[in-house]
Amino acid sequence: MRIVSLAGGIGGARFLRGLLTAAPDSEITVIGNTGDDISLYGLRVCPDLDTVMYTLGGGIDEEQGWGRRQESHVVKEELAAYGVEPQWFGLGDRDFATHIVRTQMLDAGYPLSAVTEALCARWRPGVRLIPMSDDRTETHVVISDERGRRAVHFQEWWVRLRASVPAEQIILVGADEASPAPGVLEAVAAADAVILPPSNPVVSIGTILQIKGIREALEGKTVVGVSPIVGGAPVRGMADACLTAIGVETTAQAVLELYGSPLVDGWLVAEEDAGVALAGVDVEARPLIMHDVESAAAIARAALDMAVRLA
Ligand code: GDP
Ligand code: FO1
Ligand code: CA
Ligand code: CA
Repeated sequence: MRIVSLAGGIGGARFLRGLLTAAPDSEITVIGNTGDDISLYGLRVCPDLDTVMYTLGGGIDEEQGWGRRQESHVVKEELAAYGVEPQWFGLGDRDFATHIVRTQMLDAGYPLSAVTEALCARWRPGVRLIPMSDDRTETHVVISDERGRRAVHFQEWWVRLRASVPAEQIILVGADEASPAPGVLEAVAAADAVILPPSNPVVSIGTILQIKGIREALEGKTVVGVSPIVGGAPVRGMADACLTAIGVETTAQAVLELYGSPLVDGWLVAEEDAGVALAGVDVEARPLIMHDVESAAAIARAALDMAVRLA
């Protein structure tokens, strides 16, 4: 079976680990979010691609959900000793090596998709991981604070401000000029099923859907989504702050309506959210908390069963 899954960071990566267990013989292509990407100290950092790569490759810090396990922070301390900003973003020493390799290859002219493939040659994630686009896009957030109304990088709003200042607007800078990376539309065209994992509906899935041609390509396929909202709240993180910014309620119902039909054909919600409904969409209620690989695999299995039934 050929499966395409979109993915953000933690929610996407943990779901994908379950999908690999649930469908070990399938060919899985992952379209990764690059709206979170940021340049720091001259290095290009791709948090969501790295979270997927490290999680599936066995290198992730399991507790944190991002970054490398057995990490140290000597370089960060040394940069801070020089007073180099920003100091609110924590890159570990092992992680730094990834960003150095990536930046070196990008500077030599390789597209991000080729760089990601090269990095994955080490991590062997068991999926084909493709960035949504080789064109540089970045999510910026419009806020108002003591310095007035201004746009900050998504990471500054998320990590430094912990989304405590309301987002007045969330913009994917560069979206209009960006095209899908090579292989993205081809993988979607060849897919037997497309999965929307429980990733952030605004700054992960919503971002990927903004790249021209991707939403239209997905609309022609059987698409099953897993709700990241359980009982009116995100399972982890601050997705509610992102949904509020675009005027969408933090409910499994509202996220389904945001994705809409004809994009989504099947929608998995948690048992406490039974009753969610939308014309043209099959809805099933299941336990949706990913406690471990086995519970993630059960969710993935339910999504695949639904996709096969709806195809
Ligand atoms: P990020 O890029 O690291 O923020 O990760 P994603 O965008 O891939 O996923 C974030 C979303 O995953 C959040 O909105 C969470 O609600 C959702 N999430 C995390 N863990 C779980 C879980 O166990 N079950 C479900 N249903 N959603 C989850
Ligand atoms: N999240 C934090 O809350 N604080 C950090 O210092 C931080 C550093 C970091 C470094 C590399 C990386 O790949 C991810 C990192 N994250 C950090 C997570 C990341 O900023 C966000 O969780 C996602 O981008 C939001 O989707
Ligand atoms: Ca993300
Ligand atoms: Ca459809």
